[in-house]
Amino acid sequence: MKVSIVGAGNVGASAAWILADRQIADEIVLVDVVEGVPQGKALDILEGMPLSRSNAKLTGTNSYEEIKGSDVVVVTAGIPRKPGMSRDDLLDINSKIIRSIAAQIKEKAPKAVVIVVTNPLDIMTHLMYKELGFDKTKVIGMAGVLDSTRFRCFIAQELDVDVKEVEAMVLGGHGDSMVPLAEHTKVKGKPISEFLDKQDIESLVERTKNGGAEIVKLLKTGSAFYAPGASIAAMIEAMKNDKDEILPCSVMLEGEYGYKGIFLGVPCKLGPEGIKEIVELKLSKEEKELLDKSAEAVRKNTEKI
Ligand code: A3D
Repeated sequence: MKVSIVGAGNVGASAAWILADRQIADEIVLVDVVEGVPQGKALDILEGMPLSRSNAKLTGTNSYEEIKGSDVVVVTAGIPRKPGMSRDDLLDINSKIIRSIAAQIKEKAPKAVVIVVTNPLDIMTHLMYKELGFDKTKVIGMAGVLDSTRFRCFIAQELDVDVKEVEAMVLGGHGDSMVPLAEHTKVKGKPISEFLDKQDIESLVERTKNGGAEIVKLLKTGSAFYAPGASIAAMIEAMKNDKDEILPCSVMLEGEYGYKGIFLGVPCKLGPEGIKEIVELKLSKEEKELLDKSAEAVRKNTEKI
């Protein structure tokens, strides 16, 4: 599998490291506008591969020529948040970056599945889709996997249980209106309500919604990157394995969950060619109302571009 990552910043390099360390991809290309940075980071990761016992090949470049033949192109180029900024504050500047990158992908890697990570996520994924003109199954936003692993992490910490025993899913837009599905959350196969009262669950849900901002506040100079990098790798691994693992992804909806013409985080089955299926979960009335609000927020922002 050949994976190109456009944007060799914190998120892009973290994703490259995991993809290489676990040899999820055999060939990884890091592309960035800053001279030396993608080359330096690719070489640094490559030098660790004997320790990882991985034969992944890494290249860093400032040219899009190298993305030719990619199975997957991940786009992490753009400006991250600073304290006090919302993801939506990034709209104007990141739109220009997405447009310029879409033109390159369209020309050099027209068969690739494109995973967008740049914020504001659902809007940038929609913009990428429009600019590329690819099939809707080929353009996917990464956000729900990250939001869900944060929710699982907080639950496992709170209950002091093995992370593998916590199942959780966060749907909706990647922003303040995201919807952690408390009623679909399970610990050791049982509903979370058997372990925590309503108030405790609510505070974990709130922490998940503010998970990105919590890290921005601590870092002061940028946003999260290790867990986002791991989330990108998890999506590519699911595509490669093709075992119908269900992951929440931002995808173009055309009637699913009652929404049309927007990118929104919903459960999906991934395969080597992209989205295989959008899975429609039965939501409670309360969950559906929250998802409606989230969809509305995404729709309003989408109209801005
Ligand atoms: P950062 O470490 O600044 O890296 C961004 C990289 O993009 C830098 O190396 C830039 O040089 C590069 N870049 C800028 N313009 C271009 C261009 N036109 N072509 C190629 N490269 C370019 O940021 P980061 O890695 O922390 O974050 C990157 C983006 O991901 C931001 O928009 C974040 O908000 C977003 N992000 C999203 C999530 C989600 O869960 C959706 C999580 C974390 C970060």
